[in-house]
Amino acid sequence: QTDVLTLGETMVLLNPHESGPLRHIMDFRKRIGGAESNMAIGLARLGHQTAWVSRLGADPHGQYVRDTIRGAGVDTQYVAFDADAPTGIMFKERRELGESGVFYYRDGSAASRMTPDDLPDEALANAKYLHLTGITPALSDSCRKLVQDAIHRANQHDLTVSFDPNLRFKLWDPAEMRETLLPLVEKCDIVLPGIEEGEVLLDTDDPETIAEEFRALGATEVVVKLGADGAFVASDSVAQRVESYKVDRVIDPIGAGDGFAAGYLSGRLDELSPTRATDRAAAVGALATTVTGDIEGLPTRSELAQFTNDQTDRLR
Ligand code: KDG
Repeated sequence: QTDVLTLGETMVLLNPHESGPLRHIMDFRKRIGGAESNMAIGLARLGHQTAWVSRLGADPHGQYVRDTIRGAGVDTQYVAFDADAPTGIMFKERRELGESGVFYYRDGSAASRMTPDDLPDEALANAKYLHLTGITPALSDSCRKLVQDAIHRANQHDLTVSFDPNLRFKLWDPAEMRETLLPLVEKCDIVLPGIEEGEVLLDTDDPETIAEEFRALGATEVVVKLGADGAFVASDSVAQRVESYKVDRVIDPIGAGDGFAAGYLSGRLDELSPTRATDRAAAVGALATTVTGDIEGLPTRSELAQFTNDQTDRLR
């Protein structure tokens, strides 16, 4: 039995040794980067059963990505290797001044060639939740079909479907995002947008209105991420703000949203209320920002307990 099934593209991530403009950076650490696998690894660290579906290049990078995810305790039995397309690669740029960013080398990647056939019915039939992000439908037409079909089949199998918009402006433009993602949200149960994503998709920067509008579209639980200001959670029984957790120093915010999703789904799997699950999400998201990689900061149960106990005074 799988608690959470997810699918998406994961790339080799080249993470700069130092911060500064990428053109001057000579040394990198090799890691993996992929929103959905980050989320699956976060859940696995917390003791949940997760499976990640994808396609990788039949190349050393694909092997490395698969081995890393499998080594973190995620079921990779549904991962395929494509002999005709490469594994994607991305570079992170960390800037002390100005915005940090990413550079992608993923056009035509193996993952971008996924189709609905990459997701076997058997994988869905054995799972409780399906988690998707707005990155996959931006990769190609066949990936868009995969996401639409996955949601449709997950609904037939009675899975709870969670969705993180994860808008990537380097992959598509806002009009296309709205046109593609809003109809998907109608068929999802849980939606986890960042405040800026709500603004792009719904044209309002009020967290309460964003939550209401996603719920009016069909989602039952919406958690709007507000960064250092915490999160706003809305369900049939609650509409409230939850405080953020403080960390000494934010090293890299990339990956925080994936940790947040892992914390939220972990809480709901443990039958915490949406508010308590949001609190766990905020804690895991905060810990993810304390390291340069996307997954190294994701906590085990005992690390999470230690971190949250240290900050009980901040709780209501
Ligand atoms: O959420 C972090 C991820 O965005 C990053 O590691 C890579 O999945 C990724 C993407 O497509 O941007």
